Amino acid sequence: MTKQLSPSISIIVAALKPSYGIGYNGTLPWRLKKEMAFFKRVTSNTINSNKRNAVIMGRKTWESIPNKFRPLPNRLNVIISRSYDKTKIVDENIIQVNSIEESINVVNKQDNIENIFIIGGAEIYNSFMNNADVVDNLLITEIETENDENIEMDTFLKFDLNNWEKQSQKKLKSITNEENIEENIKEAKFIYNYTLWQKKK
Ligand code: NDP
Ligand code: 14Q
Repeated sequence: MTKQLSPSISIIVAALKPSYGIGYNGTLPWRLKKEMAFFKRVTSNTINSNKRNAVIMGRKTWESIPNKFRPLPNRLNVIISRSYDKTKIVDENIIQVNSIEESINVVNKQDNIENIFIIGGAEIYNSFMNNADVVDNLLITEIETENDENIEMDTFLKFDLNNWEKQSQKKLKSITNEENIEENIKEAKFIYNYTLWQKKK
């Protein structure tokens, strides 16, 4: 068989504006059911039913996912830690690597991967953004609070979005394979929107 093109690489993250806070105490600063469902659908769905997606994450994010939910099902889970001495295929769903570069190389060696999603946390996002030429899409769930409520956070994105531009809802739908994208979703004291960013040409 002929070799396929490399999978596209997307960062997916939920962040509270304007600080772009994403974490607190090794976990998420909120519990947003619909956001979690969106994350699950977008990172799991493939157009080609013979393929699956890969999710790449830092060791701390891996440990933050409750045991019974990891590895994230129906996806190849790639975990990055400096303490792994070499790439290790743990089983068909889990691969351990010790660098950002190797995380991409190891996925590109696999057959039948449709998309790559970088799922966190802050250190991993920031490294991929400094290696920006590899990232095709930013899927940012932009969260706001009703009355600028004080939300405890200790982990923040340092994204410079200057060279990126927000894309249309139409493009967001086509990239995510979602037929409808709900807007201004309200859950608890939060209001949020799904957004797609791509590099300025
Ligand atoms: P990360 O998940 O980014 O993991 C950091 C670890 O990854 C490091 O300690 C190291 O592991 C490994 N690592 C990072 N960079 C490299 C590299 N270049 N080469 C090799 N290994 C590397 O942790 P953060 O603390 O930055 O973020 C976690 C926080 O983010 C949590 O609060 C989590 O809940 C939140 N989060 C929020 C999301 C959201 O969408 N709101 C999404 C995902 C996470 P080691 O120490 O083992 O060497
Ligand atoms: C779902 C949160 C999220 N949203 C977006 N838009 N992008 C992301 N990268 C993430 C994320 C993440 C990592 C993460 C997943 C952290 C976590 O910390 C406690 C838990 C999960 C998680 C929890 C689940 O319960 C049921 O299925 C789950 C899937 C992931």
